[in-house]
Amino acid sequence: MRLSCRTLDKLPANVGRPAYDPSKVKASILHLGLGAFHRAHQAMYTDAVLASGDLRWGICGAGVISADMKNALTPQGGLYTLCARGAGTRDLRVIGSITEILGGAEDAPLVLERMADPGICIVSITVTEKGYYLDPASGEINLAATPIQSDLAHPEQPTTILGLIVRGLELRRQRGIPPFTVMSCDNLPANGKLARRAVIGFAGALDKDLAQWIADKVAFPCTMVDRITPATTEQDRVEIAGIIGMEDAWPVVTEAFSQWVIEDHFTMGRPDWNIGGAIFSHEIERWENMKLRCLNGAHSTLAYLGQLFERDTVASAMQFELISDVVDELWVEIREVLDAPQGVDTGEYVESLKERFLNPNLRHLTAQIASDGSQKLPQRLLAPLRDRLARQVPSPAIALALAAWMHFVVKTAYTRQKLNDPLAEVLLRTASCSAKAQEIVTSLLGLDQIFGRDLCQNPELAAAIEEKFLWLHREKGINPFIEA
Ligand code: CS2
Repeated sequence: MRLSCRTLDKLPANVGRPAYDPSKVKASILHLGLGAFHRAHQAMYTDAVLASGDLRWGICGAGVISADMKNALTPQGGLYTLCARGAGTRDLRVIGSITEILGGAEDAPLVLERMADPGICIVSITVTEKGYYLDPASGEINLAATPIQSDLAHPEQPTTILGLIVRGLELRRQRGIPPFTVMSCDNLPANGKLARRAVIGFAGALDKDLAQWIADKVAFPCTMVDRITPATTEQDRVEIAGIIGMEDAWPVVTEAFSQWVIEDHFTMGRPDWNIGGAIFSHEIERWENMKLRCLNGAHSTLAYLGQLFERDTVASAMQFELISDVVDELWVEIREVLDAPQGVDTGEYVESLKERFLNPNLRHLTAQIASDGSQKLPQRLLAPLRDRLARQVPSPAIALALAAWMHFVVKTAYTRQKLNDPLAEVLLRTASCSAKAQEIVTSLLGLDQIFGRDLCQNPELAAAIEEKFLWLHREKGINPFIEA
């Protein structure tokens, strides 16, 4: 038996299910990037809106690169199980808010058709940092990136989210349809502003008038999204099938906690996501910075140190005193320069993060978080570092986190493993340019597309990272083949 609308009534009583008829829902949101995170987060908040009786806000979800999710969920009518695992709790519910599914390059024409549909009011995106093709240090669009070049050459057959959104907006402009709102749900600072810059930057390279129209008419609200959601494993699938008594091709496993803070700037309406617990706020940049620095900054630190000390999961890395001490010091450094949202106690906030990271029921792999470091470090660790440099205070924990990332790149280069990072080629080349610790640190720090001119040319910072890099090497035996 397979999960679907027809089998919903066969679910055990303790498994939640849509409190509405999914076949009556109208899709007004098109979501690009139909991964686990979206299904654990926005789709769940939207499910609560539908359950309140407002059936206008279903989601048409599109996988940008692959059709895997479409193939898994189409036979289930878009239904899937969301399994929230707390330290001592487990809650399962079937989500029904994704009512249409598209996927893969071959569906790009259908995605464009949906974008041009006047009934689509919001295009939301979770495509991770690298999907925006922004230079990590400057935040400017990288028009030279190969996929962007190809979309600029063939704007009617786009493959990137920028190409898709710009083409979708252009079709609406040609047809006299008001533009949809573009809502970024990625872990970037001021993600709406960055999405706007990327979209307008791409459009400007094609057609200046179109770029101006987008600048004048399209809303790009910022959002802070938070829910730790590891990739689903085969074991999860088997466990969930056992509980729900039927097969679900792609359930999602997540933590019990979830948070969503949204800037209320939508030109064609929006669901009342606060019904599901989201917060509409004017203080969005503060929320984003707190989360990106405290949660994601600590995550990256745990990931690189975890990878170096053979701790596969966040929880096991947190249980290693050497690592958890570094994370504690890191939080002190971050909090000292943090402009937190009003009424939030950042001490309590990091205590709650500690509990979430220690959740024994979530196997969140450090290898997963360690990917795309070049795209993540700037907002997670370099931003608080810059704030500290401006106050002329040292940042030994941040320096250690950066040294750990450098060792991770060196280790990947020497063991000939794959580095998951859009800058993999240059990173691996730079990390293997010399066997001398000092030269490795200076060369990696010299990558201004990550560190920016200011940090690249800061000798005190280089010395601080080098000290930590050498400490990891000499005292802790990391990368024994390099020379001190
Ligand atoms: C993680 C995030 O993979 C990563 O880089 O830091 O996906 C993190 O789990 C989420 O942002 C939590 O909200």
